[in-house]
Amino acid sequence: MTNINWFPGHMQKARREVAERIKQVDIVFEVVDARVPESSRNPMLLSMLNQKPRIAILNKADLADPNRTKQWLAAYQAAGQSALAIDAQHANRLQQVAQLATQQLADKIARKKARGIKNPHIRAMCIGIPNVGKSTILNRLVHKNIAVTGNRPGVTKNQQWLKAGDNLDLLDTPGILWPKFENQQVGLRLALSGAIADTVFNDDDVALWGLEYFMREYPARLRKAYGLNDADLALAPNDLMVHLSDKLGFGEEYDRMATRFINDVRKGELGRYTLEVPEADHADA
Ligand SMILES: Nc1nc2c(ncn2[C@@H]2O[C@H](COP(=O)(O)OP(=O)(O)OP(=O)(O)O)[C@@H](O)[C@H]2O)c(=O)[nH]1
Ligand SMILES: [Mg+2]
Repeated sequence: MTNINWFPGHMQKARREVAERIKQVDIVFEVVDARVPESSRNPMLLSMLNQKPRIAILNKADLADPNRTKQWLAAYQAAGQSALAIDAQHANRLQQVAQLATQQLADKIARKKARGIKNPHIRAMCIGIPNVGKSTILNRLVHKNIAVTGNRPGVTKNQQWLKAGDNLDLLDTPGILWPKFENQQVGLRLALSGAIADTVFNDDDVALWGLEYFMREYPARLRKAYGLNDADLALAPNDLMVHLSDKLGFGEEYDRMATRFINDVRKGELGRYTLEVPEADHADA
């Protein structure tokens, strides 16, 4: 299995800049991908936040399995961590982000007002791994397309302040990964969901892992998307990949089949999915 690893120079710099800024902000918006809510949390960033108030934003909820999103939100709630699931692309539930931030900082805002500051600003820093939608969320909050966005990791290269209304200051930051994935599965989940650049992993490995996951968790989706039957779904993942390659006209060009499968998953051709469940739910299962 290829070792999935990616920590280019600009991320080193970005990490330093987050460390420098953290003291100046009131609250952190930790943006994760709702399809991989745990694997898309950057442990290296979390360790830098100390006791800073934080809201976990599970973005791209429109692509995720709604039942599992509920499970994840419940898990956050049980852990006493404020979290919400949104869909920044379609501006769904975005106003809750600002509301929750104001609620969480109510004491601090009251103290500032008591000191005579008429309109205390809230400064929020948006952090997370690449391609989870940080810049899109901030653009939606400011109602303008100021931050550059794009459907590939590593679009934002520098920090940038944006102003939402007259008292919310938002800091966009570049997506940051961490130097080494302790758990190979984490890398595979991130690769399949598109957080890691396509050039650093082997499509065959990612596609095969993904196919195996869908065979186990979402077999009906495969059946529908590719017109498969029970016998097909009883094949070993490797054999099903070969069968699909033949069926979709790629013949022995398995790498093209792998790329096709990954793109189908990312584009939602196989429906809404979540690639992991909270630990407790694992135990229950
Ligand atoms: N379906 C869906 N797509 C989204 C959502 N939010 C953002 N996107 C898309 O995801 C892609 C990445 O969005 P960005 O805002 O550039 O992501 P980022 O986290 O700023 O990425 P970096 O700057 O590379 O760290 C873009 O193509 C967005 O249109 C969402 O809620 N749902
Ligand atoms: Mg960005």
